[in-house]
Amino acid sequence: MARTHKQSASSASSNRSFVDPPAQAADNAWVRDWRALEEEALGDPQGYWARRAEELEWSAPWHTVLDDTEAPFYRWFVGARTNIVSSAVDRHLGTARKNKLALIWVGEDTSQVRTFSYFALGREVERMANILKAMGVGKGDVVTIYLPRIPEVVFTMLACAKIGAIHSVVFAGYSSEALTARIDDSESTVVVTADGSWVNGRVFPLKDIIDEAVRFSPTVHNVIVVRNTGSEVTMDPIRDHWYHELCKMPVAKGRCETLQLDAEDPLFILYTSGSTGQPKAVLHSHGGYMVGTYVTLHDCFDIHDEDRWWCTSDPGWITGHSYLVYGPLLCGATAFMYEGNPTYPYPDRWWDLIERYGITSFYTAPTAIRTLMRFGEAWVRRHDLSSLRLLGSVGEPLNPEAWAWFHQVVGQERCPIIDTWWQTETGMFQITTVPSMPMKPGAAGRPVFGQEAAVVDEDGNEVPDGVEGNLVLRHPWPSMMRTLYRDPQRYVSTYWEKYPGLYHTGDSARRDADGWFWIIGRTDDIIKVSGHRLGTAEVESALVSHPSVVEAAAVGLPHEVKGHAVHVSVVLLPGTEPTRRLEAELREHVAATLSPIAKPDSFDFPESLPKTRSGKILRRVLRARALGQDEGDLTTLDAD
Ligand code: 6R9
Repeated sequence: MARTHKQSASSASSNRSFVDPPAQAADNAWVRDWRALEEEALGDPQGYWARRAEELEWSAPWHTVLDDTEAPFYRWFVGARTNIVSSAVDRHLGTARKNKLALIWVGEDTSQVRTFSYFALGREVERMANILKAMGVGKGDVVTIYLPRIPEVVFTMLACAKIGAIHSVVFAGYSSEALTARIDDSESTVVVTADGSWVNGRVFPLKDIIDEAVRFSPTVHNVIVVRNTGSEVTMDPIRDHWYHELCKMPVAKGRCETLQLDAEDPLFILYTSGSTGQPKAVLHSHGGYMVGTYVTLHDCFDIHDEDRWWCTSDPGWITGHSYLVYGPLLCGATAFMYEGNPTYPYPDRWWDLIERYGITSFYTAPTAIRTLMRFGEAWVRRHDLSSLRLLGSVGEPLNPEAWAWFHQVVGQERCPIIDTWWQTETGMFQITTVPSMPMKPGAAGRPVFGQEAAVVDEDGNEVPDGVEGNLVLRHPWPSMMRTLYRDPQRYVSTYWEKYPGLYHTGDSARRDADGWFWIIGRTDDIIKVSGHRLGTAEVESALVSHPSVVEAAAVGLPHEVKGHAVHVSVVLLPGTEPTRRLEAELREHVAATLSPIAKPDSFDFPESLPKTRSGKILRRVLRARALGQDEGDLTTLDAD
């Protein structure tokens, strides 16, 4: 049994039990004395990061660890030359890890298994890099990747990095319109996709969506198509190329050197939802990003050579970038990747794979845990999960009930739960625990080593412990986003203007008397639906593009499994009846113009939307209405 005890029971703000980590997890961990390390790193954050950066490959050293002269445009490891691929792949090839498995992949049809040693991965990356180079892709060019969870997504990301190109991975569930916007904005010349992806036994037609998306693209000259489902697709004889055919061409063969870059050169952009309809392209760079993802995965998930690491995220999200692709390879770990969903064909698919492949460390999202919890323990109990030693969660708060289930049923009270709070923008964990730290079910934990977080009021003053406020971060960190691609002004105004000198996270939280942070949720117009980040404005602009819709507003409502559900208030054209059929049509319309993950869950059809005098939609009124609550004092509308 896990030992639990109350700490500071007298303090109302730390009224939750600590759960001590199992002794074995703590004793063998890289970080044992976390208090000492916390103190040491905070005493000299730059010294701490510089020391850790030494564990990775640099072809020329930095002269300055952190340059903040143009803050908030921070620069890390200034003067250094590197390439993330030198540390993620190349350096392992000169060691015994050369023959170690870097990646184990299993298809939705689990008889499909592909494995890659570090050596084999290196060869695959070179092949893709040679092909991209032959298509004219060079340093600073953007390549859009629209691939399912298959090994080629890893090869392509690393191939781009190897030659200094910038990858832009778009989740392979976005519609053609969302894809067009991202391709056009980044001016990609090459797109890498697959014929289709397997989703619950059916083919999702990726290539058809790409055809639609790039039909009028002024920039895309080449589309590389990976054969995955074997489904019939139309190939443009000039623009489209089968990947397996390109691989046979002489140009694909031979070595491809890893280009040494400035540490600050861009590695990737990743579009994420903000509070306007236009998604933001968060930009990360080679040097700092590699240090941040390496150190956090290594320490927080205590990666050892014998581990088998499974991060269930899709590479289309930041979690997939940092902790499915780059982090594990930087640590020289064996990463596991599964193509399918957890509930297909039965809700024990994940448990079966953990048993079969001896997964030791399993990192997933609260929405998945809650979904699987509903199917009952029996599905878990029929598998031997004794290989597991660590569990992790990301994307939204892990509520205490789901925490307890994950801990008891999946982890058999043997595995610490590492709840990691972070963002696309932060690139790496910011608030979490390490295995030797006591845990609090429902709390994310403490700021990572070298970081300090605070909870402040609207004026930037720290609020007392236990009081909810805006979560801010005090210190710059290596894997922070460098800017919003081609929109530096929006970078400054979104993250740095509200509280000068502090990073504004957009989350509300409270800190308890023990220094543990409890994340409450977003304070802006972003909602997390099944862990996916959505902007209400994106859903609204999808809705108003429907001919029957005059105006629309979207809000997030609490949902037992998904965390949040999308509720929309839609003003229809006069004379249009709000029928069930129309609701279904609007749902499909949002799926087709944005993504199936954004489909509204519930509707109402008011005659007009409540607004301030300056025209801002009053979402809190709509939310209250949908929940059947008091709408609040409408006389203060203007101040909202
Ligand atoms: C990594 C990722 C960021 C937002 C973030 C917060 C929420 C993420 C969380 C969490 C509570 C956690 N969030 N992790 N909330 N506990 N462990 O999810 O990035 O998609 O950019 O979303 O997700 O609200 O601000 P991203």
